[in-house]
Amino acid sequence: MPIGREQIEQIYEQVVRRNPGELEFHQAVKEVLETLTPVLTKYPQFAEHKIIQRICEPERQIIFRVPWQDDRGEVQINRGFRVQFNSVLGPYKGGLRFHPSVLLGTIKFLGFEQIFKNALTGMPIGGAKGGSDFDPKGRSDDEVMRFCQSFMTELHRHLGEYTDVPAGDIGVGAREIGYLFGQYKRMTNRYESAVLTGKSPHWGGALVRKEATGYGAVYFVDEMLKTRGESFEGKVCVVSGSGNVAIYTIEKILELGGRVVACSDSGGVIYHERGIDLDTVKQLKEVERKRISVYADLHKDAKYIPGGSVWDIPCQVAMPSATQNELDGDAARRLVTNGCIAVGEGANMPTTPEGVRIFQEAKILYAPGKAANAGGVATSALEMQQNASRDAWSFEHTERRLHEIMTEIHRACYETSVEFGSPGNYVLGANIVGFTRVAEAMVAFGLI
Ligand code: NDP
Ligand code: 2IT
Repeated sequence: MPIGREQIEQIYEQVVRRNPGELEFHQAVKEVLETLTPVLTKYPQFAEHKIIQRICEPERQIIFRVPWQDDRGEVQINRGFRVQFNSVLGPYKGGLRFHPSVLLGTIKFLGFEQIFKNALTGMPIGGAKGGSDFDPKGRSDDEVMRFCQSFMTELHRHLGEYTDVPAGDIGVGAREIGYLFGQYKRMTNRYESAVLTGKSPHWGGALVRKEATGYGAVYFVDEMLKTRGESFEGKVCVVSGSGNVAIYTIEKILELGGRVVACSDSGGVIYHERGIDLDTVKQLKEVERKRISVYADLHKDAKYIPGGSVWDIPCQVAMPSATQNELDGDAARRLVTNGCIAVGEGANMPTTPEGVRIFQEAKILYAPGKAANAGGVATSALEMQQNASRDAWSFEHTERRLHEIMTEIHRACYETSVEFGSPGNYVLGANIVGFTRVAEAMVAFGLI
């Protein structure tokens, strides 16, 4: 018996009841479930095997205490998480987020999204996410190292190149991955390169992994623009955030001939009409770990807007690259009114459901994160591939693979949107492609 909208609603209600207060997780589940009715009509076996109900329940959730000592000798206690959501397509794979706002529900929403994103890449990786409410801001390297060592002392027993392979996310970059890898190696007495990705290229990291999420998101938007005979050439763009994803989004937009006039951090917005100077942003954020406000001290013609919103700045292409729910209905309306024609999500779930509805009603090009930002995890899978064969590919070769993967994800999402009667609806396309790949494997594996 195929199941209809009403039963999907009941499954969603059950998810809400079983996961009280986890609003971001509810939001991510709802967005996926809303698009699945036609899939269940086409593949009745998915309902019979209760695939949706099973997919919404993580295979395993690990929550642990992370005690460590700060530089003054004071004891600090954080909470660590790893949600191993789904492993039918490969070992659990997904980043670690270190940010004071992290709760179990945050990690669950990210892990849930990761299942479908990873399936979209076509690479053999399952879905997971982890992290901690640890705040690396203002902490010394030594403090970050002690925190990472304590975090890994517990987490190592749940990881392995065939089991679970974390990487970075907000607050976790090459520095943190280095400390985590060092502690894993020490605890296990194994140089197991493929247990973490996002490593430095000097010891097993893939070239292009650092750039991959931003580059990939721009490639995806470029593919969308092509469907309307457009390109980045000469387009005015705004990018939110100024972290890893934002920086390499800006870099690729510039390479493709666009002009980025604004970026931000949690303190405020930099507006630089003649174009953001990327070297300054890299120096401030990657080297000095400073606030973006300092940019305006270095470029007198740039303006710093404390507490401002990048979405107030008129643009043709918007690339949210900071965090979840950073672009709400009002911001979406402003973007549309100001002439924005394309939105590509470098971040995970940055647009609220109302914002998404506004973009879709305005018929502008809109790429959901699980498709647009899949280049990061796809390149992580390329890193695992290189580690497994003890090889190291050139920058050019790896970037070409990334480009091919993003083009293929776009093609699959677009063609699926056409097949299911909603041409250009990338939300529907991405959810259906990702879900179907996971669901088919789940049916094939029996009741596990
Ligand atoms: P970074 O830590 O490098 O940068 C995060 C940026 O977003 C910073 O500018 C930060 O400002 C801002 N930001 C973070 N949290 C908030 C918040 N609560 N409110 C306002 N601003 C905030 O992280 P990434 O660039 O790696 O990640 C950015 C987004 O991309 C996230 O949604 C992540 O899940 C997603 N993503 C990342 C991938 C990766 O490979 N790294 C892959 C796919 C998706 P501040 O410094 O002031 O906090
Ligand atoms: O959200 C994401 O896809 C990531 N943070 C990257 C995950 C990974 O394993 O590279």
